[in-house]
Amino acid sequence: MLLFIFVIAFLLGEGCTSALGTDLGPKMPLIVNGSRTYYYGLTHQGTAVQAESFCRKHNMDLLSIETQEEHLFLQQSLLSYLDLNTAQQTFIWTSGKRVDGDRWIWEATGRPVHYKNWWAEQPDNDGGIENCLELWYKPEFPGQIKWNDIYCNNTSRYFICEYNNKDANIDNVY
Ligand SMILES: [Ca+2]
Repeated sequence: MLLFIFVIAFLLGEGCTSALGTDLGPKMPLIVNGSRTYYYGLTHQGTAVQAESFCRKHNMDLLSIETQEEHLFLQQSLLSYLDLNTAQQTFIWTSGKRVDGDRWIWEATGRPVHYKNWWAEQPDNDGGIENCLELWYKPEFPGQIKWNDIYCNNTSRYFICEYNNKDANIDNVY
């Protein structure tokens, strides 16, 4: 009986261990766009805090989207990495946080969210608990990735880290 309990506890423990908590990141390419470099965390999922911790561990920040140009670049670039044939919805953490009501900031930079690209009827703050900003790919709208507000402790989200090229110090990503 004790052994049985131990095995169950071990399995549960394994299930709760996010890959984002491991030291080595998934081997994804670094994507350069102008002064910014992005790391697409598209092989492991976790909460917003886990994603942020992963980025910080590697001297990067969780993604902030400052301009339409930046959003469109990421949209086009990301679409080439998603497996569009599986028709799966895809969700990706950014550093966007609701600070109160409909006021949003990019937490990584502390700047207000000026440029916006929400899906229709978003942000809806469903259940009154959606205080994080995610990118949302919907297969029924091919070619588009827009924004949604979502519960920050949701565990089934990918993430993007970024850094300014002049601050590069990310020798341990791989
Ligand atoms: Ca929402």
